[in-house]
Amino acid sequence: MRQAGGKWWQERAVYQIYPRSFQDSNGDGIGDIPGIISRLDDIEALGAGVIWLSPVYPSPDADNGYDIADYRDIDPRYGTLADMDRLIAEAGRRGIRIIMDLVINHTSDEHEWFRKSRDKDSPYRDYYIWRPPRGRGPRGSGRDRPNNWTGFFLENTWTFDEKSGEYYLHLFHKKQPDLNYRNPRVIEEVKGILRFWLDRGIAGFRCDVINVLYKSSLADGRQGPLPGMEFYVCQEGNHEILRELRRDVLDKYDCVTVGEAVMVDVERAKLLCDESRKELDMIFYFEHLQVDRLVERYIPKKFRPARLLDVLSKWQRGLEWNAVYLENHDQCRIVSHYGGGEGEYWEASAKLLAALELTLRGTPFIYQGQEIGMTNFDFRGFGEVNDVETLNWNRFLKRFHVPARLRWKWLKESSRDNARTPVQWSAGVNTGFSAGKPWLGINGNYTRINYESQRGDDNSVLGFYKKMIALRAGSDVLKYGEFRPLGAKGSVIAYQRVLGDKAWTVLLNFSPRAARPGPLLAGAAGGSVVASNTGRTAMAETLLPYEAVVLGG
Ligand code: ISL
Ligand code: CA
Repeated sequence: MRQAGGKWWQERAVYQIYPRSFQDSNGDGIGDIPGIISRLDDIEALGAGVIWLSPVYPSPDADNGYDIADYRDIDPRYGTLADMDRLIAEAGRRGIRIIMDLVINHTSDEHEWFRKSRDKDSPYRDYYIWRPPRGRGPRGSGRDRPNNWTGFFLENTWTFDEKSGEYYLHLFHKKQPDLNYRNPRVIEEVKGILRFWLDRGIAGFRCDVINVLYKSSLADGRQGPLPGMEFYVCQEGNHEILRELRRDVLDKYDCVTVGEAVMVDVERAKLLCDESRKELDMIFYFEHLQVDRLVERYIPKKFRPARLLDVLSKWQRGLEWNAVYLENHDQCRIVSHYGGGEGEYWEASAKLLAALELTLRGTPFIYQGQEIGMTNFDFRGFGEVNDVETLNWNRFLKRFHVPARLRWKWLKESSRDNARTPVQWSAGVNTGFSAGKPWLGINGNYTRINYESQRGDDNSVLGFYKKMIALRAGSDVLKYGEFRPLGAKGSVIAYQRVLGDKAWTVLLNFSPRAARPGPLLAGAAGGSVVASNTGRTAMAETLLPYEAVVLGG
């Protein structure tokens, strides 16, 4: 277990920006890099020491930028390379480092490599995974495609290319062809991309679906939930690639890598991010955001705080270091998910969730808008939804005759668009996000929930995030203390952070009703109130609705 005096990326909090929804500077309704630069003072005031920038590369937007057509340029809608250099410099002046989103499992089908690879004789053919039809059924049918794999967007994973008469593999959208990591030239190309951005002064990468790169077989899959996953999730070849990138490039820079690891348990995750493995520094897992879901992020079931504590404990104690997050551009808004939503306890529960995130062990990642308690969108139907994954799920459930009302009930809770509505800066026109028509609907509650109304208020959600980020930054107990679960009692969960002879106790009441932590308090004997979302200065026998208390000293 790493002790105090850790690495810069353990000391700092990270702020994730989804650029198209952050701040528009030229009135085209799409956020951009000059817009981000105009908001750096707010990010600095929050106390973030790193910005994770979701993709800003040229992209046809089949998957909102996660389909990259050129890894060494900036999409004109976001700005230019000069704007990017200015962002790096301006952030640097404020002591903020930038990490970029590295999406290398697949490119866009409009990338030059893919366009060239459609020619069977091209040296780029082998950059991707092409296979002839199996010829056991009509074109495009399951019996004709090279195997039976199902993709992450619930589509099949092979698309037929008339020009070369073969299928190509894509685990995601058909406009996101998978790169072939059995080809050493592909790995060399990735090393070039890493060096290009590291030499420009960025400080690392968030690595998209980084544990599915190497396909050890293309045989028909037998294992669920996605047939074929047994041949591409966490294959040994994938680990070898990560070690090679680390050895040949990353270790030569003062940089950090955080990998998004799909479908991993703790044991598999350790093989990706334990320090001795020399692969990734941290990984994002998903399980803690799915304790109230039946299938991945979908189909809600009852939320049990005790279950959340069990899952958090498993990961907090299982990994040497965690990437701690409650929101990102793929997840719904946490105050609507585990908190009180927009209701009476919106503020208390948004602060409770801040207390959870900033008292767990690991690097905290805060997603744009989370710091002011933005909620899930108020869309009324699929016509307002942009996200390809949500729309594919709707088509998939329709095939099973799930009624429209139920489809909307389930999917609106988990749609990735919940995180992608424009950041609510003010109660003004288009919530201060854009002078033009925003690319996605603005949540109607922007007049009540926005930066301007919270910026100067220490008692606001924003004020509490600032307090908790600063508390963590100043406390080795919160940064490096061992995580020890104390247990759960009804709606209350309790845990400690222990470093040397110091033990801080965190008590969280995930309920709109007051609760008595009872025996959970025993472990906190003698601690004074270090932080509270209700202004409490001394511990009592009862926790208020959605109350969070940190006892320490
Ligand atoms: O969360 C998910 C599975 O539980 C999926 O929504 C998500 O697609 C998956 O985690 C991979 O996400 C990453 O790669 C995708 C892109 O759509 C996501 O935005 C990105 O975070 C393909 O690049
Ligand atoms: Ca713009």
